[in-house]
Amino acid sequence: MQDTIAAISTPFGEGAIAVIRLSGPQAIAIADGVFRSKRRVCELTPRVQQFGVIADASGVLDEVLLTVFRAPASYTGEEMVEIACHGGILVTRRLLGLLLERGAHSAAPGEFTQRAFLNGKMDLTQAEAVMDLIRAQTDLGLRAATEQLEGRLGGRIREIRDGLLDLLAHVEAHIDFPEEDIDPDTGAALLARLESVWERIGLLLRTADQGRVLREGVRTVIYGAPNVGKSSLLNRLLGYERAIVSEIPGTTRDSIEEVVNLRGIPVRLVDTAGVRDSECAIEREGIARTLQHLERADLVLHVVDASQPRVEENEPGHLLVLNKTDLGEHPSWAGCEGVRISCLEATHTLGIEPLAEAIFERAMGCGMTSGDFAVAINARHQACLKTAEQHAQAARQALMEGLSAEFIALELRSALDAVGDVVGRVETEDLIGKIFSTFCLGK
Ligand SMILES: Nc1nc2c(ncn2[C@@H]2O[C@H](COP(=O)(O)OP(=O)(O)O)[C@@H](O)[C@H]2O)c(=O)[nH]1
Ligand SMILES: [Mg+2]
Repeated sequence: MQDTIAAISTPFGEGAIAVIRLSGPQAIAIADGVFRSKRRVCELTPRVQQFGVIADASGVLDEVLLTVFRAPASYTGEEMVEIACHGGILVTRRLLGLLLERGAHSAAPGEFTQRAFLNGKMDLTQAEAVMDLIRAQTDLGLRAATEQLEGRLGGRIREIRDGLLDLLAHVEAHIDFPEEDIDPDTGAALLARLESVWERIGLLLRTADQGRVLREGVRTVIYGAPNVGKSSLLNRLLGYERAIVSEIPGTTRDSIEEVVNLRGIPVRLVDTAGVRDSECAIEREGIARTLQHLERADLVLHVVDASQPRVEENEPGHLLVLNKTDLGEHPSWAGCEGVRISCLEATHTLGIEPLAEAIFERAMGCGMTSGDFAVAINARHQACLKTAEQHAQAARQALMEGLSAEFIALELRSALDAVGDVVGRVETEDLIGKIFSTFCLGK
């Protein structure tokens, strides 16, 4: 962490401006060596832009606006310089090249944010939220990322951690003073507190589905017999002709995946090969893939040709979509629950809005709860919290069975470590010391 890193922070390509960032102990000295202006870089007021030029021995490279951030009041917590230059591919490369020549190192992906984490500017959940925010595909995903960046999830985790620390302090008191057994009253009180912590872990764990949906989308598989209009439906939902549509059954072989934004929820649509017995090896492989997708689906749209007699039963849980209603509905479908649509032509699409509504409602059922997006954990948080839950459960069991304080403390410590991993491991010893110091043990 002693070196100074530099990178072009804006996307590769042409633009009005680009930003080059420098972070580390030499940031200001390196910038000072290449910046010509009325004031030296080391004299600039932090966070106020200064106009000037970047020059090397051969002359001026570009006119820029330069901003200085003084440690620790910067994104990384280190000395930082941001140079806003013209957004040309060559000019940005040459400026970066000059900074590297003067002693900066090329930053690794995420290294600025990694330094921010290591310098205590943010916890791990906030660092992850930076990436979620950049990658958000919908308004709701963006909102969840912003809330996480603001530290909502970190806050919940710290509450749980504090609860565990408090318990651990009590339990360890009994290890240090073995003559004082955990009496039944204290035991019951500890159990109640442990259960409340355990419940809070469970509450967070239940947001995992919502988190996955917000980050990756609801996996929605368009499934059915050949030629019922699955690919046509994909195209209608996307709003453009993505998949090949033809009257020849078995046209779609490979699965086609696209994401649509349905009222703020990303829906990952998968158009699949129609399922039938086939002689063709390629089509059979396509059908095998369809079945794999079905297994992992959050939601299945079972498409049928409603102009034809009903032959198959709809599986419970699948959303039945009766297509080709423009051809008239066969009487065998009478009274059948499902969304009736037609996707013959983009301009004559019927029932797509009600279908979108139905998909949205099912998607909400896949873990989306309309109101509260304060927290939605990701897969890594889920793994840590599951471990924490198991250890908390073991501690609970041990407490109920009256096992030794040492054993309970061991489990609590493991739970604490796992919870700590969510936000980045903490110095538990220090925190425990702090908590102990507020206790009155010498009675
Ligand atoms: N009349 C009518 N034809 C449709 C409709 N949807 C699709 N088709 C036609 O049905 C055929 C098969 O469509 P396609 O989307 O390729 O079906 P897939 O095999 O299930 O993917 C094509 O000729 C489409 O133009 C519809 O709503 N009404
Ligand atoms: Mg198809």
